[in-house]
Amino acid sequence: MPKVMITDVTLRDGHQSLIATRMRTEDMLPVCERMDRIGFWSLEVWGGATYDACVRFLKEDPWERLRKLRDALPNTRLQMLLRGQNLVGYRHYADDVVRSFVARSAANGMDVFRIFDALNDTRNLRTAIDAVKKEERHAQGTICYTTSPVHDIPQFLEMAREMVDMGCDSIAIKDMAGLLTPATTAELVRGLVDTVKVPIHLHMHATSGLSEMCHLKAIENGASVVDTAISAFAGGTSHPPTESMVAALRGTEYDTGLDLVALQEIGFYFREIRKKYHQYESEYTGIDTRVQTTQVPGGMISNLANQLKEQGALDKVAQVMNEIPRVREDLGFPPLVTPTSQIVGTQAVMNVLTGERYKTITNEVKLYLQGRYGRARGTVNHVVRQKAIGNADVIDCRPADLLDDELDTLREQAGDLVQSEEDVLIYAMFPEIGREFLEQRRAGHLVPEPLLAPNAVQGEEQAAPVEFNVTLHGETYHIRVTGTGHKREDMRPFYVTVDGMPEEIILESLE
Ligand code: 3PY
Ligand code: ZN
Repeated sequence: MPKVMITDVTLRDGHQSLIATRMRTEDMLPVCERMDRIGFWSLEVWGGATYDACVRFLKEDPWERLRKLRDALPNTRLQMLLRGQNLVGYRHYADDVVRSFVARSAANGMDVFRIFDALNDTRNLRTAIDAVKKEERHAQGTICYTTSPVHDIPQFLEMAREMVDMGCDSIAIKDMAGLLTPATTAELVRGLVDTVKVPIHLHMHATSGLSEMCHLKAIENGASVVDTAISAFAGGTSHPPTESMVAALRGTEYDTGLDLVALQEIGFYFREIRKKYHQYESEYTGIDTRVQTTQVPGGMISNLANQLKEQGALDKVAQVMNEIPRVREDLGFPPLVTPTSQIVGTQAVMNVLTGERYKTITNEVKLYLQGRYGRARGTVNHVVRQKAIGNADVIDCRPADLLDDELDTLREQAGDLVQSEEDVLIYAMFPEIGREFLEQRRAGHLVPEPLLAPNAVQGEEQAAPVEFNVTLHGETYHIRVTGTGHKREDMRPFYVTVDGMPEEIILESLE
């Protein structure tokens, strides 16, 4: 048995962090057989923002993606990120939706559920953990790591103990921003290993430039599994590279036992694939050490930049970055992760753009201040709360205790648009875009957001893909033209796949 194992996150968090979650299933499947042979502890392939991106942008059925990945990866555990009572959405769903979502995920092939709550409020994890255990799948309880005057390591250890008591099979430290330092990683992992008798996993983004050091410290202090991404989708706001981690541990007592050359071949595949998505590359996905002082995760910075760009206020990024920690403090120091990152980020944008703090208060901040997302660790700013919700009641129960079961109503609302429980769950997550997706599917008109040709700029559309077979020296190759570059004098690049492998072909004119 290898001493340390790897969860590769390329197919979920890797592309979520670097190309706005746009990788299509067609670009995952050709490499699955090779990934399946590696011997990863698990592959994180679903959940988080992938469900939303499938329905909203890629016009793919997320459940079909899961089934295809299950078929293509028969020997590897499949893992997903579940946002506790928020599932893969942004609000609290009623318990019956949570139970159904988990049951259908398990039935469609999910093995490991990494479950987190944005406020680290364990009451919001209970229904999901129970549902995973009912399906006899692996429930991984998650600590959303953050730093603030009201957070310390003993609290995280207590949280881990609670999650294990709730039935969790392992504990993940989720450092979505890259806040850990090597010394705190060592202390936290050692503390967890001494406190709970289940395996400890580390999930850390590379934003601060500290992640490889932290991984090593975690391993030396008893972590069993670390999360990495294939090099082509590693680094910056993503994760440390899988190949490098395997190389670093080779020949040591922590040797992963994984085949470095086989991993490098997978890396070449993804290097080509990434080019296809060049329109989603952002200047905000590299190393940004500011995270160590502002706690603002990389993904959040790029979202904010997009939000500000749409409003013609890109010059306000720095001001918003300064405002985020202040709003976070007013809200009792929530960790910044979906959906609290959006709640805090959008309010910070409002505070800057209106020129007056809390002149306009978002509905989500109002709900948050009513306790509708759960309990924050710190105390909220009472002046801000008074301004936001006046004397409205603040709840102190688990928010979903106030929600009646809703699946039957949702099923009725969706009517004949839904043909399966999975369809109901598409509608349940996002009524508007879910309905639009189901209507487009019924009309046979699911059109993904177009990909730009290699040299094209935003706004130029690509011609529809062309497919044909070519027979050369008795071998037949399936060619799919997925894009073309600009014509340059007497040549033009074509972006193609040859039996699923991406290639660039230059066609030269002889005239
Ligand atoms: C998500 O919820 O999508 C995340 O990746 C949180 O880190
Ligand atoms: Zn992550």
